[in-house]
Amino acid sequence: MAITRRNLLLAGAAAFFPNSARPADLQNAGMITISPRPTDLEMPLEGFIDEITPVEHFFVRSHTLVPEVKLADWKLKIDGLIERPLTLTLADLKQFPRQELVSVLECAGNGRGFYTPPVAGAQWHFGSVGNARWTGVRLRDVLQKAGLKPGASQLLLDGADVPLGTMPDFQRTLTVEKGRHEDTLLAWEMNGKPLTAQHGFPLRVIAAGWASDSWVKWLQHIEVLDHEFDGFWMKTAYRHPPNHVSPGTAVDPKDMVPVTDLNVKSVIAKPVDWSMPGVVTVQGVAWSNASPVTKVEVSVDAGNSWNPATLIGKGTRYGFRRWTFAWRAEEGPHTLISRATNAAGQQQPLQEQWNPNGYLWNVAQPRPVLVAALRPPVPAAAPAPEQPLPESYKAACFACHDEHMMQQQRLTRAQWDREVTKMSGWGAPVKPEQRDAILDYLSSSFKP
Ligand SMILES: Nc1nc2c(c(=O)[nH]1)N[C@H]1C(S)=C(S)[C@@H](COP(=O)(O)O)O[C@H]1N2
Ligand SMILES: [Mo]
Repeated sequence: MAITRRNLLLAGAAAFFPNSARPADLQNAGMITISPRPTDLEMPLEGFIDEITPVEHFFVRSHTLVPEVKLADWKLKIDGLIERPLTLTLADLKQFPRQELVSVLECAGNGRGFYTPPVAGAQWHFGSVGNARWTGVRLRDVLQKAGLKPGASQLLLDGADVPLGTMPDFQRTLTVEKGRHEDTLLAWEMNGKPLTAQHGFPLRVIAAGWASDSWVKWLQHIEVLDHEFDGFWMKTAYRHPPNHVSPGTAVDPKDMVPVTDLNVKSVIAKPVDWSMPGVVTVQGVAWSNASPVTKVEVSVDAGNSWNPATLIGKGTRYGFRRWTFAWRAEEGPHTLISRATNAAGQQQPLQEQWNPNGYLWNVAQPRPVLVAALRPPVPAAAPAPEQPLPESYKAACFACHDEHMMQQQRLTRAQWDREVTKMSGWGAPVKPEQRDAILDYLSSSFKP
């Protein structure tokens, strides 16, 4: 086969995603591993070429181990402030009018790894986001059958996953208003197939337009409340300051508001870092919240000037919108940026808005691209320096997760100190006399 430019590009993509019809053990091939246990996988840049993200390229984020749910034993219980408590099988749910929609699912922490100063948590870069077609029923139809009692205000959602150690159970609430929105679903299918175990089999919440912390997987219980739920994942996590705070400021969670809507955003899928000279098709996707993307612009001169990109197809309200821009690329180093705007006039900023938990990053980011006839050789990754792991550290941390969890973070000693305190609270067996040694190791191995 002659080496044409197209073949080269295809070969590049194939190296990341070796084969789309692959055996189950290769299911997550090509994904970036943030943590193997619990499983956190990020989609590489090449994935931003598809409008609908294939399930095997779809990012995975689980706080605990994937529960093994057997359909024969599974039921959805609905109770609390309702007229008629319900216990539904999947077959019962399928009696409600079927509903389908395409929506982006994006982790609130997507892009956390870009914040300066660094913040604790999974260090996602671009790819804890994907777009899928979700099939199920409207939550509001099910709520109507249950009959909400006066005063019902919050829906407490709980999945079948079991917390690690003594960490708080992943329980989240939706307001009754969002629960009754026509685009809030209980879905059992993703891209036309039953949900996989990683993505929440047999049932998950679809909260279109909102960050994915509300998209509870393995859903098995909805309790209707007349008050705000004060569990950890509502009261402390998934909150951000309503206004600008200066980088590095500590903000009390009670002075922050829950993360809801996604931000308008775009990512360049191609070129990744190199291209041949000539006309280069710059391609990617853009997405937003309930207010769809109306415009994507591309700069090929580091933001000095902007050119309109062409939006492809009709797009969907909540989904990825593909776009392209034909760039006459001359040899040399260049800086590309894409910037999306939505129908509400929200636009990607050029500068970050730092927040203490690193949520909802949507900076229009510079992408260095080298234009040259030959692809420069990729330098081999430097081997990680060998440091003996303190036994105390292994015993304290590795019962629930492995080293990736720490390796991917770069934190100050004060930040590691807070993490160790949090983990001790969640059952990590940190002996008081070993605490300093563990902190020394963490803050010398994984510093900013
Ligand atoms: N039950 C349950 N639901 C959950 C989670 C979880 O840990 N447990 N993680 C949430 C978070 S933070 C994200 S980003 C998405 C990830 O969905 P995915 O793994 O299908 O991509 O699921 C959400 N739903
Ligand atoms: Mo997330």
